[in-house]
Amino acid sequence: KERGREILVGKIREPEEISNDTQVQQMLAVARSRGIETAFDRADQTAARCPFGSAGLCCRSCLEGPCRIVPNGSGPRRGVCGADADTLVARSLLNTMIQGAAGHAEHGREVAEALLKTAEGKAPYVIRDVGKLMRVAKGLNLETEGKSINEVAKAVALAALEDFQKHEGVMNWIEYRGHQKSREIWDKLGITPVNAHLEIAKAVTRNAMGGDADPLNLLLGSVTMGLVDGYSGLHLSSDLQDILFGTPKAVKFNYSLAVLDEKKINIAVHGHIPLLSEKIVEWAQILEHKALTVGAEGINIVGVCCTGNELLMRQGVHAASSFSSQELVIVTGALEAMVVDIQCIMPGIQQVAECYHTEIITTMPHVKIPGATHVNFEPEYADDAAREIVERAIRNFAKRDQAKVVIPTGAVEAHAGFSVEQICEVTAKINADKPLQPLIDAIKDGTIRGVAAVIGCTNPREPQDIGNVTVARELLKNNVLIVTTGCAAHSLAKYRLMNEDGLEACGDSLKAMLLQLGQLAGLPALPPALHMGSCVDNSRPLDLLSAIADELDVPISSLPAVGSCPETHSPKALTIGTYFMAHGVDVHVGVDPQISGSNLVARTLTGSREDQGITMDGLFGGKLIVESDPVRAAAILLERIDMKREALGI
Ligand code: CUV
Ligand code: SF4
Repeated sequence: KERGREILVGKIREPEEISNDTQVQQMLAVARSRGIETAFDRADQTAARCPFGSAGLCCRSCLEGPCRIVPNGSGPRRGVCGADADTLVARSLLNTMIQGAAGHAEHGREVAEALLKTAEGKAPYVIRDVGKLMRVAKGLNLETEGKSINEVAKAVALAALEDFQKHEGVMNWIEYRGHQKSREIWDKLGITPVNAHLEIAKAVTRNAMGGDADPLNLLLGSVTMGLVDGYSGLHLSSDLQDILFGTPKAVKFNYSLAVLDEKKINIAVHGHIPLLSEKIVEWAQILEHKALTVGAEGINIVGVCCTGNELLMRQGVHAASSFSSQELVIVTGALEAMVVDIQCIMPGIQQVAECYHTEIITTMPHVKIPGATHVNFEPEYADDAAREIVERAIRNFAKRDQAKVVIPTGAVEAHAGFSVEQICEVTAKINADKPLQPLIDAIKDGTIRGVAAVIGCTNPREPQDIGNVTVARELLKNNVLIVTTGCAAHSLAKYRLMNEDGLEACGDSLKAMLLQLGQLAGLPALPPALHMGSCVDNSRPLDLLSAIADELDVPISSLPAVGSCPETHSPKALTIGTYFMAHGVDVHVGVDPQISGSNLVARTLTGSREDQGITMDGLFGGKLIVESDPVRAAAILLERIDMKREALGI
């Protein structure tokens, strides 16, 4: 048994190899000195990965299996049913896509239900952005004339819920937000989604034993999942969350583990949906006086992962950690509660919490962790849940062991809140009639060489932040404008690319433009990396590109725009990437997407339009770029940007 363990356990990395962030290094050393295991340790323990699974060549689709095959070697070439490597790899990729699409679709649906209950007066939220509500309603061709705000909100919520129920036609959000020129390609291929649940169910069944065996057809199924993710997940969520909580505007926040406050009651909110966390912020203010009675100076809410992004974008709530270092927030010893909703929540947080007074609080009926407290969240009773959670945190303060408290020092100040609306509000000061024109002109004359969305996660197996920051810096140096979301945004904030210090990373023309626009926005400069929000807010970069493409009357695939996902761990990131590619945007991934077992699948996804056979690039105008070296990745992205510039004649 011990020998088996030796084989499985890889090299134990030093804190300096795990993260560039000295605070993370410090907390990791604290955790290790106390015998607390984190994801970084477990990544080392499981370093020897199964070669079949890594290549996409392990199939567990039926009870004849699991079948592990070796397409080019001495082993079996087909599974019991006769499925070959191409089929297996395409299926396992589709499986990943289903997870991503389902996660985001469910996020969208939950927000839609909350909006409906709000409109019916059954949930304690208010419509904070009536202007956006009206714009969305008009975009959906809904009647607004002579209707009350709640009537319009109800109609919008029902149109959203219809995107999970329609039995024919096309999803409302695609009719509304989908770019016409991309839409034509999807319609011709017959892959435009009808409703999210239908497409997810279809994808699950086609992926089962005896279902779809055609690798190319399966890959088109993956593209449909990308569209389901993009429209019923990203766009729908961003639109409805803006309606309920306000469209983000420029805002300041602090980033790092140092945002925990030793003198206050600290509550971390973690996960994705802002429905509960917005309420927690509210109740923390209402109950602040109770904190004083237990000897604390107040209540401090800090964000983790994308719930953190949602709150920082709208409220300027400070952010403590991205995905991979989430457990270290607890290791500070100063966290009274970590409240989680859905997605990217490591079960490992409970083990770490058990070494401290921290209470892990799950809130969704379908996301529980053994040992954690469960406070059920439903929109109708949002106030009750938020109040109970904040009161629990207040009670936990007395149990804090001050001897165990170690909070690193030095937070970075960052600017966020760059919704498309906010960007246009700034550029409208140059051209009020056509707010996008200054950006378009800058792209045309080369002031901005291209636009890159640096998105996705951090991954405990990867050196934290290095991929995200290196890709961004390499592109900025070459005058590529960076927009960012998700945990990649956390990396860029941490390394000062979200304040004026980051200007040193920019090429001269980009720097001049950021300074000029910054002054119009009342800031010293626009930050080199424009923080657009959480993962579901990847709708925003696409909306920006869509609007630019419309102005130029070209498909999105003609624009010098790319996406990069250097350090992801999440199926959701692959689905988002596929949604970008379906619009003709090249997407880089820095981690292994587990498709190497099939040349056909790899070639279809990563090949160029000039290559023989069917490729994503040929069909949609955007391809997958797999490259683990961030410097090389940035060079490839620049080449693609230049190629598209040349084709556009700019
Ligand atoms: Ni949705 S998906 S680790 S929190 S960005 Fe962060 Fe963002 Fe990836 Fe998860
Ligand atoms: Fe094996 Fe085919 Fe069953 Fe997969 S579906 S486990 S390849 S028999």
